[in-house]
Amino acid sequence: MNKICEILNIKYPIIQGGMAWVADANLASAVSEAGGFGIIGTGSATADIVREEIRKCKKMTDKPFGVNVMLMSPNVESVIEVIIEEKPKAITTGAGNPAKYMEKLKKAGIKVIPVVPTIALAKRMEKLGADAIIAEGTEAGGHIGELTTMVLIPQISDEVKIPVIAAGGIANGKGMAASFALGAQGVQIGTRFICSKECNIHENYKQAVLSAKDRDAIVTGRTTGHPVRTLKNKFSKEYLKMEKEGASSEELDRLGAGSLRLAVIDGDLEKGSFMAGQSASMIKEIKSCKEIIEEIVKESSNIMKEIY
Ligand code: TUI
Repeated sequence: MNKICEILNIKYPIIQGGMAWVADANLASAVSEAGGFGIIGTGSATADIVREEIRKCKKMTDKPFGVNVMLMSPNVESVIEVIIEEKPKAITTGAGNPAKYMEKLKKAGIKVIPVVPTIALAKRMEKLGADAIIAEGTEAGGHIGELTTMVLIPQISDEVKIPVIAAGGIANGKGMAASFALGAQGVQIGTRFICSKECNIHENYKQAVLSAKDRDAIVTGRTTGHPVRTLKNKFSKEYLKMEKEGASSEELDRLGAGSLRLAVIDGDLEKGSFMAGQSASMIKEIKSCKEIIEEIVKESSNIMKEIY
């Protein structure tokens, strides 16, 4: 049996990305109901909001689901406490090193699956007792590392014994089949689920992803040490211009503050930060999570059959 399916007790090794503001109980439960692993993205949300979403998700599905913890959140400590009380099947972590929470979470029986952008971090996470690792290439949306999925997955899967989940640039069966070929046992998919029927965000966000072309998912924030992949628009162009002109981190933070919310909730095409991965240009249609997952599984298994 597939190791990711075994660990998480799911049908298909497809993990939904923990997208802040985007991935709520509605999306997570739809992905889990369809046989994947739905994730509630907590971003910088308060512990009370996180508890509410977890409880909502429990009401919407009997299937296992998880929570993503964004480690740069000012609420990270209280969010971890809520997670330990509510006991989702697993957590994924992003934007930092979850070392100091690992023991507590494992004691509570919660699987820990860190998202990492480098080989060194993957090895460190294995030593600390991570149950699996999500290796995320720079093709991904949001906060990213430097290495591509193509070089990250084979190296990490050679270096660690725990199962590896590939992320970054995967939106269809081709990406899933490629991930298996590179040594992964599962995939994490974010951007594709933005364009799902069950994703409760402003319609402008979905349309921005659907109309994105190959070079439209650009990287801002390289000068601050927190690179973020987001779609090209007035906001991201202005951000890049300020970086070129030598703006300070404080000035850039001021420009960026609240911009993801403006995209997700208000659909503000000018001031919003429409975080998305390079796979955006492969996404053509809004479908249900069930249709998306079944299509990816079917396409990837056909590719793997055709090879030999
Ligand atoms: O975390 C993500 N993607 C995200 S988080 C996010 S919220 C945000 N919003 C605005 C600015 C910044 C963040 C949006 N997208 N992906 C997983 C990921 N983790 N990518 C990179 C990392 C990472 C980086 C450094 C993981 C560990 C790490 O460790 C450094 C250390 O402390 O050793």
